[in-house]
Amino acid sequence: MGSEHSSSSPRPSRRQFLVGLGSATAALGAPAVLAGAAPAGAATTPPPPPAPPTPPPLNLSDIQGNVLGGFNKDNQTLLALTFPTTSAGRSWVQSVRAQIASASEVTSFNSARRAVAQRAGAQTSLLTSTWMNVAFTYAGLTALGVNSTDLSLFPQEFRSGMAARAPQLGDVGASAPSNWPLPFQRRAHALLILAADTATDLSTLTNRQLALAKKLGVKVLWTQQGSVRVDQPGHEHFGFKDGISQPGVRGVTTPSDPANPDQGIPGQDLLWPGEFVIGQPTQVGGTQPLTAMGPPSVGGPAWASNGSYLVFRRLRQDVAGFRDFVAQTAAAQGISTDLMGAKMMGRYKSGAALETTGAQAADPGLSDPTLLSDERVNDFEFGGDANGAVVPLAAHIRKTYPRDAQTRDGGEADTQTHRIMRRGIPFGASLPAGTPSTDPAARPAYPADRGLLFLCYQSSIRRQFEFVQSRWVIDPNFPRTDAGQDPVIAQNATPGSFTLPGGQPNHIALMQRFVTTTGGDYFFQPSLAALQRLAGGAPAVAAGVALPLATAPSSGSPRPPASPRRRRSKVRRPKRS
Ligand code: N7H
Repeated sequence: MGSEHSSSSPRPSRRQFLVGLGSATAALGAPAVLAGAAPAGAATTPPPPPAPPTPPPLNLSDIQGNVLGGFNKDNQTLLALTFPTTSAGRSWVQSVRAQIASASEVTSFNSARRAVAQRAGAQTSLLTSTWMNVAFTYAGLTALGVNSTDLSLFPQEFRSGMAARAPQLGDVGASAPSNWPLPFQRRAHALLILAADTATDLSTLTNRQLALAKKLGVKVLWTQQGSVRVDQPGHEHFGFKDGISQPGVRGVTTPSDPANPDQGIPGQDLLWPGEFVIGQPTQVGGTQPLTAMGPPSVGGPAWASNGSYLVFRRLRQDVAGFRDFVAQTAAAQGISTDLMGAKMMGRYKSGAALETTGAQAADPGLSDPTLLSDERVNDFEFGGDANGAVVPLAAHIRKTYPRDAQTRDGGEADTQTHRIMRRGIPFGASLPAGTPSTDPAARPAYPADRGLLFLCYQSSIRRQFEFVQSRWVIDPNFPRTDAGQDPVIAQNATPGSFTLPGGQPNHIALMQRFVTTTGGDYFFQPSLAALQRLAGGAPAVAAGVALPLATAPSSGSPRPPASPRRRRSKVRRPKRS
């Protein structure tokens, strides 16, 4: 189980992670001859890159809303549940299904909200909504009675779950699952993501879901509140602006410059949706152009199409420890704390990109807000800074997304096969500036602590989140030998180091971890059609493919009272605007 990443066996190559992505390429229209490979005797002038093929239509009404659109709400609650019986679980899925927000609703709402904001400035509060999405662990799919053939088609890492993958992820020592606070050690069956603009709306939504679970006999394992920081909205607990850089998605993200249809905002490459949604075309990698369309992503049985994999990690942040380290290291290096933090992150706290602004004593984003505009905040690459003189090779945003730089694992096209769609939100109260690290408030006990509810979507947990976390973040030899560990989030069990080119010394010891894992798991977030199937209702595949129904509940599980919605002929999808 999960041995492919263990330290006792050789680390898998990037190619091994991509197994299964190559076969259908030609069928989907990617050029048969690799770019740059010319037949003998032909002229050497390379042909112009092929125009990107037209993507197959995305059914946004069938995909859950947080995957491609992003809830983007200041208040969110995660609700973890277990199903005591198959029938209770199915009744519950049937009841929540009609309340699940689709990508079509969320993307339309977000566009309308942006338009209102542009016209009316701060009056965006005029437009509000509440959203809900649902996802399941492998244990949850099993509890819902999915048949064993279908279960066996889900990827191994998802079946194992996050706790079983702890050694590969660096979740050892204080981060080991056996040290997680108790409610988070128990394996959930389902995760509800509830989101609202106001705390009042969220509490109404949460109470309604708690009452529904109680009524249907579904057990609530834990609830976890997340909220945008009141004192520094948009900034996570270490003080950095978050949520700046995300992959763009073809067919969803609108290019800001019509002359450049392959980018959303400047610097935001558009990727094929199959990187995040199962059954859609993927990136190709290797020597193909970034625009080449790859085969559809596969991630389970046929009804997994339009679903996505969700990684949840409850990451505690030692804010006092981080502040102390930055201050002490800055003093030792003879540079400002603003610059030291930027060297570790790759951005100043305001979000200003270190690569474009260079070393400055004071955060340049504070004096020049235009550095934070959509046009400038993401418009940079690392290839021209090959040795990390400006942005160290192990800085957080360089480790997790090396952009165009050549790395141990390939070039830019390869890197684009390891992207994730981040949807995290902070939890816990802010630590007021100046709180001494000896103050108990600086190091709160579980579970009343502070950190990040890290959530990310992808079509392959192994090729995306796990690859980034285990092969990049915690490996001191990525992007190349001796680059050091990610100084912000690496979970170093034994003291690691962060390489600061030009620093004195250039290997700065990382004697402590600033981020500790305190819970988490791997979830599958099905399409809306598949939810109907999981409720024990009609087949999930809208394309007319007949699929066997989930196995019947065991005889020991009481069936829920017959309701018209459980009968196939009567099931109707709710109308969505
Ligand atoms: Fe990271 N932070 O606030 O310190 N992250 N992150 N992250 N992160 C990013 O560009 C942070 C974590 C990525 O496209 C920013 O949006 C914290 C994990 C990726 O240029 C900031 C934690 C993983 C990017 C943080 C944490 C990642 C990114 C800059 C944990 C994956 C985009 C703002 C407590 C394994 C890189 C931005 C790009 C950016 C922070 C965790 C990945 C400020 C506190 C576990 C891919």
